[in-house]
Amino acid sequence: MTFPTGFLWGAATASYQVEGGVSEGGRGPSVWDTFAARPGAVLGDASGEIACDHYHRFPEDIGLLADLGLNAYRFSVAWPRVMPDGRTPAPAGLAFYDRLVDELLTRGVKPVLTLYHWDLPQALEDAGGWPSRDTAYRFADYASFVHDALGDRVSQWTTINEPFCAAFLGYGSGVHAPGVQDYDTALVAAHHLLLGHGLATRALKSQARPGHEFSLALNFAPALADGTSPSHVEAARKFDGIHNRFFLDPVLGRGYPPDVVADVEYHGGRFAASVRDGDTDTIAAAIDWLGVNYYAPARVTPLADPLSPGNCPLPGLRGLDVLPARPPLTAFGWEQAPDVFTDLLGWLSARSGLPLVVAENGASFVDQVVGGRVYDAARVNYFMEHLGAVHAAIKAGADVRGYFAWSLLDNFEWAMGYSQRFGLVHVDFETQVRTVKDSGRFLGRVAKANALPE
Ligand code: GBH
Repeated sequence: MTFPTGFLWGAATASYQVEGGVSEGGRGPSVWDTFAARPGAVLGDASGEIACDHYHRFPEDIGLLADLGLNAYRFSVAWPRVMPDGRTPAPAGLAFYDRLVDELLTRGVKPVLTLYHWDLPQALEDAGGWPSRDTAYRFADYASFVHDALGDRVSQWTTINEPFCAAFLGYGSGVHAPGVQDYDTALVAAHHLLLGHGLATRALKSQARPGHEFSLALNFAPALADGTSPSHVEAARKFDGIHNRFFLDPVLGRGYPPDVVADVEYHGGRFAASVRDGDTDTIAAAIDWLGVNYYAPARVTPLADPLSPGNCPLPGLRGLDVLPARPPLTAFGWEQAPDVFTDLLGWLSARSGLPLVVAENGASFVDQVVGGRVYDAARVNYFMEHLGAVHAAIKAGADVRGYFAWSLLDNFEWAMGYSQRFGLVHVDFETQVRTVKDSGRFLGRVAKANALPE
């Protein structure tokens, strides 16, 4: 089961989840520093203050990744490290990413850089955050600045990771920073995140070098209804609309899907009013590949009363419930559904016509170091099945160019603190000792062979 020549085999991390060093090099506070300091916001009142101490230990971590046999590293740049107030460059912060990129190149690992993985400078949140249109312009300026500095060595660029989460968890359900709970606001934030993606993509392309490629990473959750009646089809349409098409379609130049715009109107209409002439063209800036983050599908069922609020904390989803996930589950309680992954990649490939890169896929399980080894057979199995699913999608015609496991390291899992371990490498958060898991070795072997064992 061979993969295409030149396939990228990597692992991913995100700045706030791994770096620590939150006050070093002049870094300013991010919304996540503020949110995590709020009692009860994060499980165990944990924060990313130290996390994996990747800020100091990145040479060791990159060494582990390279020694496994992986050939790419997807990491994110912390905006508040590079621009502490969101606007003014901090040379020491940029110097950190200079060293990181140089270390990757020295070890023969391709850097795949994400400009925004949710750590908005607190100063910009204080000025209105993503519900404010100005933040999109500040993001494009920041993106240009980083691209200017690292574009001589980094060719693969992702603007934003999962605008869905930044908007709907950050400003809708409020389970992520900055913890705002208002769906109308969340929808406006989503528009400005997508606008920021478009503005940044335009700016980066105008200063690009040959070989540079631009993308964004969207998280997809296919909707599976528990029946085939028209109301079941309608429930799946709604969920798929707000979760998947609402972000995908404007990026592909199709504008916001009219059915979803209608679904969310009852939240107050500020979303529709925030979309100005020309915005959909800006968001449609052509990308070179689409980053696909896949974890699990959602099971949905219609409610008898179409106006009932339902149990799903997303905009526009009255009249339906999300059902419990079906086993096998991960430790997080997410459903393991590799077949859905194959279908998703096929659907995305057909709908977008773009090359796809799996920018995140992985699972949390309860891992323990036993005699210096982590026997994570469940995660090995998860990767085996999900890579089989990617292979099947390629065989069926999808143009998939890479696979990044989430994550290189066990790390700060947002609202769940350190309770969920996703790493290929185990981290002891008391001692910062790293232990490669069986799954890390497995993925490394697959990478080196560029093939899955039959
Ligand atoms: C990614 O987001 C993030 O990019 C990454 O930072 C994070 O560490 C990683 O996943 C693991 O969480 O409650 O069953 O309805 C994942 C996006 C959005 C996927 C919420 C799961 C809830 C599933 N997630 N979604 S469920």
